[in-house]
Amino acid sequence: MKITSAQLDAHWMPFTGNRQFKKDPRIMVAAEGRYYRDSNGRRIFDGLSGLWTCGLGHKVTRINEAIKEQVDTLDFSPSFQFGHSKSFQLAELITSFTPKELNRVFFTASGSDAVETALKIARAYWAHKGLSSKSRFIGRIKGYHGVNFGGLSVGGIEANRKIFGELLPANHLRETITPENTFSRGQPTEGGSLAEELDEIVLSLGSENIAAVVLEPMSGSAGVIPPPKGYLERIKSICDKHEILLIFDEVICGLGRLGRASGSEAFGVVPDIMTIAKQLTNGVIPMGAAIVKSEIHDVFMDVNTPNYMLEFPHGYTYSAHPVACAAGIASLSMLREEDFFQRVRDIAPYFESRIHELKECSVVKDIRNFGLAGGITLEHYPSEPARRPFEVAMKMWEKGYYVRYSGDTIQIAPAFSVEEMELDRLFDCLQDSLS
Ligand code: PXG
Repeated sequence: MKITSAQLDAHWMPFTGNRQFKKDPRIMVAAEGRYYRDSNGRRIFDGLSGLWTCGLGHKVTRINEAIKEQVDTLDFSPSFQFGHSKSFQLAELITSFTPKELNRVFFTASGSDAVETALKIARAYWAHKGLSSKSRFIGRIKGYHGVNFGGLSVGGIEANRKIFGELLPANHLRETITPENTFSRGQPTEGGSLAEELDEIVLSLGSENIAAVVLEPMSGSAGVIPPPKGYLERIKSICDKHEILLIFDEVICGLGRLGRASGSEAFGVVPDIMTIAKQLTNGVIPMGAAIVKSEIHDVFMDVNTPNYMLEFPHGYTYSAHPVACAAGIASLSMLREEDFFQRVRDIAPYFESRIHELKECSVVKDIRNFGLAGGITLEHYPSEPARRPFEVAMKMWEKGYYVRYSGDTIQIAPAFSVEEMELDRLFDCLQDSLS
């Protein structure tokens, strides 16, 4: 169906150059497997699994059937004070993917909500322990933690923050891209000692004022930045030394993208709180979650109030939405039963070798990868860092490829079932578009 100009005007699109888009709209009309169909009837390869969401591909029968059955049985159920069986089933299933200590799940409606939830749990946890001065957060430059005020405060993408005025008090660790670790394959060998900066920040602020450190184990939207070897281990030990909680924002890393159930598992470091979203329902229905250690959860339960009173005044209308839970159970069951994590690990070396061939293109300044995620930094036009990625992505679109462009990077994250031939075609086309 043709979209009218009045309809185009009415929708203020998120994270989009609305003025450019509405002159030349890029409209998807259908999706199946690893491909979209656009409004001109073209087949478009999905180079970012939606928005890092659809690792299992599109139109997945098992997920769609679960959703249909759920809407026909219990389409909505109040999330406060009443429950339904699917949320408990999904919570337990999630804990079978997370490190064993992280075994209490709080459902949210998105990744941004999951981050806000994690930040609130961290502050409230310390307050319950009589340490309410422990309220400050530490994030990292280039970190992305969604768009709510808490997530923006710990996030380190300046362009997303600067117009919104006063945020929560937060400090930011240095980013881990350095001149020595450009074009690293997988985890860079250089840069692990950058974590030491955390010790200095804590000593200057006082650990009695710090609630938590919030990091993506591997930065995703800033252009795929895997942690240098030893970096996360060092962060964890500094957090432990100073009694500061460590929150891993696994909205992109979690549930398969890195070839493991989580970034925590991929990099061998266990946080105190983890956030997930996106792949949780294969992107089909919005949902996120914050997963915490039982010892954190138990501090909330161990209060001297009548048991009908709330332990944590927080939650969303759409927390544990039954349809999202049905999608989540189907998505996680498929990830496990069809061993998609192994499939990612099997194809990742080919992905790595193909993406690094782009080093030969003169406008390519850096390439980073891990699992089925790759980021390519492009040389800036003078004072216009975002222009070249936009131009490259538009060339790709003309050729039938959807890739993500943001900041000065192009990002690639295909579905877990991607084939070598498809990667060949994608990277050949990208090479053309970069020259
Ligand atoms: N944390 C992380 C690590 C994320 O990547 C969020 C939180 C927020 O999730 P919601 O569901 O509120 O959007 C995200 C979201 C991209 C891209 O192209 C990344 C995200 C969203 C849209 C685009 O890199 N990440």
